[in-house]
Amino acid sequence: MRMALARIGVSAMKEAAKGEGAVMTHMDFETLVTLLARIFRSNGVSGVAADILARNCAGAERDGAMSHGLFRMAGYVSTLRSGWVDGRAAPVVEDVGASFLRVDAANGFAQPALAAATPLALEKARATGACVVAIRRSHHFAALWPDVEAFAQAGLVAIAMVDSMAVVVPPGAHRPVYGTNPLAFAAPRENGRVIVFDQAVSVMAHGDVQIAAREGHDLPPGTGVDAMGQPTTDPRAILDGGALLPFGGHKGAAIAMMIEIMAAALTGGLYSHEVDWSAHPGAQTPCTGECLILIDPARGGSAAAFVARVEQLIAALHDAGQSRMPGDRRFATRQKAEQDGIPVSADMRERLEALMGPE
Ligand code: NDP
Ligand code: PYC
Repeated sequence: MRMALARIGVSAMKEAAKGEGAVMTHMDFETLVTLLARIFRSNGVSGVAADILARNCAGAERDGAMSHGLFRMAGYVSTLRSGWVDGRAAPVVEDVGASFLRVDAANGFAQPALAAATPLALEKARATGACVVAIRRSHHFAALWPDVEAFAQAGLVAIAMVDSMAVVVPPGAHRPVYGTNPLAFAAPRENGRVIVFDQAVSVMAHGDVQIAAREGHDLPPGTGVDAMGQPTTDPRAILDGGALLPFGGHKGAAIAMMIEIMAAALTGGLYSHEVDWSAHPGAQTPCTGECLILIDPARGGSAAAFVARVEQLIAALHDAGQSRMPGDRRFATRQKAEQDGIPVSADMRERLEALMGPE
């Protein structure tokens, strides 16, 4: 019962974060991408990386992932101006095995590093049945589904993991060690569709806690603790020296641990608890690592059999009463935005214009 109430609380808070009640204009995707790319470029990001980051951020806003859409632009700019991240980094892709790529993001953003590795990763996954892409020295400040969805559209199964910054306290511990470490999964379905999930290991993403603090909402019980380790529903208490809890207690904590190992130990990146941006006031993007695993489902039999089996599972879930699959809300929000445009408040437009650097 308590869990059910908690979920309702999270949904209501996310609705509020969309700015329900505010006056909205509707922007088409490419117009929003152009605006965001200008902001990135004017703050020292190379043209290629600016376009990748702008598409990623506009895509999150379009799909209703409010904690990683336009809300994040101020954090990107603040970080760029702090000198903590290199917006012009040139990622280096190293071919280290039949099914293994290492990528040095060179203290740049993770998405351009992944883009640099993608053609060879696709080639290896198809040639060998799988490919690991291990990215290090990378800043990931975004939703993770964009890193997997396109691979599923290309017929592959994709799993991505990112560690972030220590804001999640393990069970029984007295300080945070884990990041909010997202895990994303995507697989092809029949008729070109995909099934995708993308979730933080914390009860709530840190971005949603920040939005709640800004909007003055309390959080559902069980979200986090204050600086004294006491349970709190106050987002400010979590942000000011407190910590988030992993979802599912020790089970979520074990997944957080796996993600630290895969995204940092395996890649050569930093653990969440090793991130130290204290010399760069204003920095907000954790510089850690990302691990992507691609699998060609045709190797398990045939691609057609795989997607048919995925459909059978989804049909069984629907038949059992689960009408809402992960990704359904995202795809429905995307479809509406493609028809009507992406709702952007006048206040947000002003905030975005204010982020423009000298061009
Ligand atoms: P949510 O809890 O909102 O959603 C997690 C997943 O569950 C989504 O795939 C969602 O699908 C699905 N889902 C939600 N409700 C239901 C339901 N009732 N039935 C079935 N499926 C459901 O995500 P989080 O708050 O955990 O994370 C938000 C974002 O924050 C993610 O995009 C994540 O990548 C990002 N993040 C990024 C970090 C980073 O370091 N870069 C760190 C932490 C988080 P749907 O999309 O359709 O709603
Ligand atoms: O929302 O938890 C989060 C987050 C951390 C880094 C980027 N997003």
